[in-house]
Amino acid sequence: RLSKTLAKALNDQMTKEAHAAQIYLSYAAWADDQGYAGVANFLFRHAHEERNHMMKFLEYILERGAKVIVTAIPAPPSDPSSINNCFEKVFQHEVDNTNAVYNIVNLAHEERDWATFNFMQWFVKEQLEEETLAQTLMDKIKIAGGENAKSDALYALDKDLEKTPDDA
Ligand code: OFO
Repeated sequence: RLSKTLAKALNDQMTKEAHAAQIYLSYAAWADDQGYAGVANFLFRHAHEERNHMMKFLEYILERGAKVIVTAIPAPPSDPSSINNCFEKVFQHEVDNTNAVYNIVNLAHEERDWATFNFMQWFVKEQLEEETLAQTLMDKIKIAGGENAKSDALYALDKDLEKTPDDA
């Protein structure tokens, strides 16, 4: 059975993933409203991924016989001020989430809960991929001119993102 500490940490992380989905949803709606359909499409798809992550935590908590506590999800932060700012926020969010994942890995290690340690490895790998992806977005916007990106460069970037594959 999961310890109380780990059950709480995993429940908190489940809510964090739901929060991540809300963040991506809200940025996607913002991007669509700004006319960036490709960016919006990419972010909407990512919101789905975050919800899948939430479900993975939920299912694991149940599997280990602990109580799932579904709580209110905090509201997403304010809208980005530009596409550049949007990608910066996305990157920072992923870095924060990686730290949260690492904290649980540490806890599992301390408690010698190897099942949880093993379960968390999927997220360690996933966060690495997501940080790399977010870093790629920042690189692309940087090449396009960052805050001063010209509209034709943003147009090309938007088209490109419509097709960017996502993973889990
Ligand atoms: Fe759940 O992977 Fe991003 O945050």
